[in-house]
Order: sequence, then structure tokens, then C-alpha cells
Amino acid sequence: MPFTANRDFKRSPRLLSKAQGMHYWTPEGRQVLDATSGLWCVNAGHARPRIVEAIARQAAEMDYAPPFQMGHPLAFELADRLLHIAPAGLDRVFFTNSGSESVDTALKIALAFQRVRGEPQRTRLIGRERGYHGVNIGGTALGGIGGNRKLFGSALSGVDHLRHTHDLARNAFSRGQPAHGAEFADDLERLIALHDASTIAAVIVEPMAGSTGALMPPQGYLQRLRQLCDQHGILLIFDEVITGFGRLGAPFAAQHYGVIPDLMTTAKGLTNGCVPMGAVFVKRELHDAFMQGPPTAIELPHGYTYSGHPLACAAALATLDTHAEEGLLTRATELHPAMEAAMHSLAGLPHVIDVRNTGLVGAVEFAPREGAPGRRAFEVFLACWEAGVLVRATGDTIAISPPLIVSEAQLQHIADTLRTAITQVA
Ligand code: PXG
Repeated sequence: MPFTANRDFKRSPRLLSKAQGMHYWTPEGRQVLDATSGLWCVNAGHARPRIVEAIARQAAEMDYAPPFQMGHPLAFELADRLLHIAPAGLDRVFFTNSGSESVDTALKIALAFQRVRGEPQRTRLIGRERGYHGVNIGGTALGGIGGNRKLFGSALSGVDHLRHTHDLARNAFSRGQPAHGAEFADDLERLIALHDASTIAAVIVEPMAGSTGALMPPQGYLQRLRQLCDQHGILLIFDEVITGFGRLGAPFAAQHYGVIPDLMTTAKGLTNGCVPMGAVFVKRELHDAFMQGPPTAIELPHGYTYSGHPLACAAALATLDTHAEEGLLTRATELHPAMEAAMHSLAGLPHVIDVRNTGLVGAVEFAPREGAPGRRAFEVFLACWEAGVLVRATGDTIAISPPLIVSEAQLQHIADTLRTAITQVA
């Protein structure tokens, strides 16, 4: 099983067998409120009729079409539709099947772009500590979670990492973006001094780090990173696999924070989690740099059997329709005050050392239990599960990311369940 304590799980399985709207049901029929949008992906809620019907219709109409030297209309329609919500200038799209594939695709495009523009010595890639960029070779190497790397070695050479931005001494219990830490972006200057800018192809960061416990970017941090990348000819990649499709209150974090990257990776919410799909957005200039040489040449030798899969395209188009009809891509802005109040009502409970929030993301961090790091959050997760609310434990943090259709009463219920669980777990 993926990222699971296999033996422990099989002794006492947690199974889900039905989903609708804000809820899951177990095989025994117990209802569970989904406070995690599955795994940050079911942003419009479960089993939305438009999406279900679109997938069924497409499966009957055309199950599959080869994407190499062939195409089908839905993939082009979807790319065009995505441009309506994409950050300014990121108007070329490449389809993948997951966040991990989007990340490795973006890294390959960045490396290839440096070659086609005549800077082939720019081969170094920079990630950030506490970053998560999926599990393929590139994402494993660029990711910054020690436990995800130690079994696999360095995976890729020529990689380095910026320091992370988590600074509880100055920023604990921040609401929205923490006030301190813009200067953490200057860590890129340290790496430039060490390696020389002329060797660096790209920097990849999550605008808000999701998997390592919802770490919001300090005020001014992303702006500073953008400025340094521009100054030194380094591409900036935002990994928006979690932040994309409305999580923070705008379609993408790039718009929410007002910083536009050169490439942007997405997946998850693109199809509402119904069919696996990812998309890499790139700036027009990057795309155009590849469009040279003989017109019969293949400009980008990269792609997947299932790039732009018809079922995924149908699901994504219906998801975009659902988002538009219900105003979901900005709903997290409306709910932000209720989310903030619900989350920060947990401050002061035993062992709670931080509460943080932005849009429809919330996190509670615990002091690690002596000799058993991560256990406290896992026990809170189990207690919430028993009480009928699905939350996510990561390290010593509980993260909340409910579907964008959540009600204020449900946000309150999530906080109340967490309060009881935190009080129970010593
Ligand atoms: N980038 C980011 C920023 C992600 O959050 C991936 C890439 C990889 O996506 P795929 O589709 O290959 O899994 C992710 C995935 C969690 C959690 O609980 C987060 C992810 C996956 C599973 C659990 O925080 N993010």
C-alpha cells in the first residue's frame, strides 16, 4: 500500500466504499465527513452529477485515442478552457496523469528549454527542504522530506535545496501569511554563490507547502524568490498540485499571492480526483523556444500513453463547468474567516504548538511525543476517524482541506471533533 504502515493497517483496516457530496461511507455504512477532499483532490465534493455523467458518456463515445502524432478534440478544448483560469502568460499546457508526472515533466521541460535557448550548462535543479514534489525520480530528488529520500539515495545528481520557511519561534499562531521570513528566499543567493547562477536551470517550490503540514509562505518571500530568479536567468516552477483549482481562494496560488512562475505543475483538483490527470502550464516564450528547426521534427520528445486521456478530459471539462456554475474557485476566500475562526479556536489545547490557516487549508501542530515523533498527530487522526471525520496526519501536524462546497456549520463540526480528539490524546 502507498505510504501506509502495511502490517498495522492490515491488522485494523480503515476502508471507504461510497462517497457523496461532503461525505464518505464505510462498508459497514458508517458516515464520515471528508475534511481532506480525499487527498486534497475532490475540491468540488464527491460524485458530482455533471462529472459522473461526462465520464460515463465519454467512455461510451470514445474510450481511448493515441496521443502521439494523433489527437482528439477534447484535449484541445480542455487546454483552451484552462487558459481562462490560468495565471497571465502561462498559456501553453502539457497533459500528464498525476502530480508526480507533472513535476518530472516540468523539470524535463526546464532542462530542455535551457538547451534550446543556448545555455546547456544550466543543468542544476534546486528544490526546498520540507518540499513535496511526488515520488518519481525527479520529484524524489527535488523533494525535501528526509524520510521520503533515505531509502532511495540521492536519485538524481546536480540537485540542491533552499532552506525551509517554517519558523515557529517568530511565526507561531499566524493567521494567513506569516509576517517574518521574506529573507529565507535569499538562501538562493547562497546556492548561487556556491554553484554559480550559470549552472542553475530551475528552482521548484510549492507556493504553500502542503504535504509537510501546510506551511504558508512568509509575506514577501515568493516575490523575493521571483526577483532573484529573474536577476539570474533561473526558471521558477510553482508546484500547484495542491494549491491549484481553488484551494486558497483563487484558481491558483500564483494569482492568490500575485507572483507568476515560468512553469506550473497541477493535477488533483483538475478532474476533481475522478480520473487521474495532471497538467503542466508553461509561459508562451518557453513553448515558442522549442518551435524551431524542421517542421517535421518532434519538438519535445516526451509524453505518456495516457496524456490527455479522453475520460480524463471529459472529467476535467465537467469539473471546470461545476466550478464555474457554483463559483467554487473563489469560495475559499468567502469561507476564509470562518475557517480561520474554527482553526484558531484550537489554540491553547494540550500540546498544541501552532495553528495556521489560509483559504480552505488549516493545520494544527503538536509538540512531538518524547521518543515517538508523529504519534500524537496519528492518534488524533484515529480519534477523529472513530468520531466520523476524516482528517490527515503528517508528521506532528493535522492538516484540514475540506471540499470547497463545505458549509460553515461543517467547518465548526470539524473543529469541535478535533478539539475532543486533541483533548483525549495525551
Ligand atoms: N506535488 C505536490 C505539491 C503534491 O502535493 C504531488 C506533487 C504528487 O502528486 P501525485 O498525484 O503523483 O501523488 C503531490 C501529492 C498529503 C498528501 O496528505 C499529499 C499528496 C499526495 C498524498 C498525500 O499531504 N500530494
